[in-house]
Amino acid sequence: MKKVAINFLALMTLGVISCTQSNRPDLTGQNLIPQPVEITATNQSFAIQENTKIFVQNELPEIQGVAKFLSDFLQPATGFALPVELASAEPTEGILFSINEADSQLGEEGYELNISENMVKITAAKPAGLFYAVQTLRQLLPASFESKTKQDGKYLLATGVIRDYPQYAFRGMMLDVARHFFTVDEVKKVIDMLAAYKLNVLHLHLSDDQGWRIEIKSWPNLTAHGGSTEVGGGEGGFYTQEQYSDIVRYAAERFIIVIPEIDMPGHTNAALASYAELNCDGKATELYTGIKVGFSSLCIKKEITYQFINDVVSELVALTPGPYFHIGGDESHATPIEEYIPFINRVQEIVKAHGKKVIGWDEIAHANLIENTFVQYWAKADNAKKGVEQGAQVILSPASKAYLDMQYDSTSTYGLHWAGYVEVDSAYVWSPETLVPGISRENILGVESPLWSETVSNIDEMEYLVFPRLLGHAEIGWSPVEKRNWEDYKLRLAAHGKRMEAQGVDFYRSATVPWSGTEEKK
Ligand code: TNX
Repeated sequence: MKKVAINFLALMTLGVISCTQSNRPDLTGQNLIPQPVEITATNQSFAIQENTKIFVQNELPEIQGVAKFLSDFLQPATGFALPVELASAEPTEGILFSINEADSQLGEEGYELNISENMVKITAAKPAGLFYAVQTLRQLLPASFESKTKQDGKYLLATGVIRDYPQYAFRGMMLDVARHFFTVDEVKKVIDMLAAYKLNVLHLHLSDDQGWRIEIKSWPNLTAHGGSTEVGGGEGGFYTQEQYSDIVRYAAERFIIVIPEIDMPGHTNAALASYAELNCDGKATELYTGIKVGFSSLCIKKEITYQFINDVVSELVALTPGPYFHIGGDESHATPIEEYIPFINRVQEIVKAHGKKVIGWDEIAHANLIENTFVQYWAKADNAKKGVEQGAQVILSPASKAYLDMQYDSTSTYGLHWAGYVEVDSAYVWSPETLVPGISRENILGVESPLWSETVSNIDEMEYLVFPRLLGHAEIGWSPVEKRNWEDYKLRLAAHGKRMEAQGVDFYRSATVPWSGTEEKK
């Protein structure tokens, strides 16, 4: 009895404290993901009003674009069409975007968001930083702002200063559009979510045994035949070069680069079915709609194979402004190792000749890596270490933590579990710098979360696997390790449930997260 009374008293006290706090705007209590490096609260508020102006300090299109992004975001919820103007002198009211290259701590992507009662001042050394400040600002507003419908009440931001910059320069997600095809609009929805959580890489897995998804004008049957189906026998699909460019442009406007992957020499059945001459026996294979891996290989000995690769790389590179080209290289069980090594060596040279840096899955570390080749660790730590010993940096996508296609638990409807079950807490609780002994911070380019699509055939199913785990990965790539812990993160994530609902994102309501006020589903 006594114990109950004390607990009751403790609860009452807590209640009083949190009530007092919620009456005073507190910039430190805003459930931001990823968690910023530094937040100082000054406990007042800034009101976004009909006459608020958004200023830019110069007319660089990238800066104007970011300011416009903010204005567009605010419009549906507030009903205000806030104008973007060039600031003549330093304004004392409104929202100001400015570049300060001298603030070198902010680097390529950092920002300072300084909110006072009359002014929101956003500073960065580079435009990407301004964009990330806007993503933070978005999370300072109610989740309902994401629903793009008019919201009543005052539109208040808590005052104070946030200084913030990422730990890793490469923070990505991979989408497998080969096993199941996803449309341009679906890819754009994914891009919107990457941007909201400060990710800057979209890796598209454009070819595999079950489908070839990008138009190559010099080899038209790749898509005409090789793009005509998918896992389960559906109708598949592909991006025309124009559609691919549209994705690249949409991503670039959100400071995201696209990395195209053409997986080789294995995972190539769709190409082998489309062109008989790519097979050693000169016979085209049948299209494949199952989910086995490791049975196909380009013909390593034939010269036409390298002409084919050169044509594909050359057309794709012309459409891809980002610095990387992904050559796959995984699970080439149908390629003898003595053929695999010279193949990877040669393909690296082809990509280099087209001015791009190579990325390959960790198996490529068996070959002789050239300068600027990156190894993507997914399965074998020994391969990743081999890569590092050759001087390569690694991208971390450890399957048992970062694979978005792993099931959450044994009751998950979608996903696989060859690397184990990956609950939302387990996906969050790891650190790049301590994951593989012998691979330290300077060896790591960044983190990427792959979504393989064998088991998901539409965007709702895809989102169920991606969200909310991707948010945790975004924080791992961005926030300092000392700012991260599960107990705190799970509360912030719980608040993002409403945000994702308002965004129309179909996430998994994990029992490890104390969701509050989100619709109970699944
Ligand atoms: C392994 S990860 C693969 C993919 C599969 C995935 C399924 C990697 C480089 N290869 O081909 O889709 O497992 O989880």
